[in-house]
Amino acid sequence: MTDSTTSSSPPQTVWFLNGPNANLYGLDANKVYGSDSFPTLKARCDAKAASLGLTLHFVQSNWEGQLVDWIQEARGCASGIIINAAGLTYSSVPILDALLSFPGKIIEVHMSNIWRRESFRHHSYISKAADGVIAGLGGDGYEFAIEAMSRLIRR
Ligand code: DHK
Repeated sequence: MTDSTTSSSPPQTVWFLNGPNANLYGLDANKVYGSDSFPTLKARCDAKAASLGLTLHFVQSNWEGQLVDWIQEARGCASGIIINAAGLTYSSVPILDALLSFPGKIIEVHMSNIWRRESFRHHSYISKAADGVIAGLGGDGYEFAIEAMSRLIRR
């Protein structure tokens, strides 16, 4: 019997997609999304993924079509997608449709607890495609999402 977590297994690839304005994290005056800058969040996630033997593509775009292109690209090479679609969470049928075409695991994340905020943030299109959702835990939630993804894809 083989153990898929040993170093003899090929590294599994996970895409971590970040939507509009995520590049401003840590810079907003109200600190809704905590004090970690986007590069700091990326470094935390890269380190977490490396510790789990995962190859992580941590990317951000302000453009809906770019996120759709990345999801389509991930179809050929990734075991899982972690996504914070940010403001597109509540509007993007194209991102939902792309995610529904992805055969691997999907985790939706949010820095803030979206259900404690304005009602327009309470309906997520992304959730229709997600295996799980993590919200409200800031950068820690991003690391938890990588840990959860590692378990999901190795099950
Ligand atoms: C990030 C955003 O940019 C908002 O548009 C969402 C999400 C919430 C977050 O909490 O990470 O409403």
